Amino acid sequence: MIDHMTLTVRDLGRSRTFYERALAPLGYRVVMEFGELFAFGDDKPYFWMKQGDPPTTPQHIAFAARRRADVDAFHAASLAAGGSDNGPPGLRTDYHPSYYAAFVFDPDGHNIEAVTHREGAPERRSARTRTASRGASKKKGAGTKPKRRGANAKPKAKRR
Ligand SMILES: N[C@@H](CCC(=O)N[C@@H](CS)C(=O)NCC(=O)O)C(=O)O
Repeated sequence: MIDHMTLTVRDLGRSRTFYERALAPLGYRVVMEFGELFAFGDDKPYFWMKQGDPPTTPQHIAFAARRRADVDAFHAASLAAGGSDNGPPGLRTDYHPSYYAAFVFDPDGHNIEAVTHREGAPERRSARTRTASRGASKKKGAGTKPKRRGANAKPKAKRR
């Protein structure tokens, strides 16, 4: 539905450096420039930036990540680039069971996120997930392998 967007930032140089570092783990870089305007993307420019007075209400932008390790790397890179933590990498099962995301505030207070919806190997879970699942009893037999056919099982009919 959305082809591209423009974020207004107070200090273009500061934000460019921040986003170059934050988005590198996700595979996004500056791919187009028009004077003071520039855009991050991969084969296409999706995320434009311009200097001005940002709206008083911070914006929320979620960047697509290919895999969970990239979400982790986005979070670490964003903090190292001067962002502040708004939620460590982990599952947010209240959104849906495989919603794996991390949240950071950029230099202007915008809430940026990296998210992947793909299933991953069992890994670190957010505190929220742990709380939600605490006390949930495991059903007997749930998650176990189906029983193998025993020696007394009815043999398959032979094809004639
Ligand atoms: N600290 C929360 C952040 C959650 C969050 O920011 N969720 C997004 C939706 S995916 C949101 O509420 N955005 C609205 C906004 O930032 O104004 C976490 O780690 O789960």
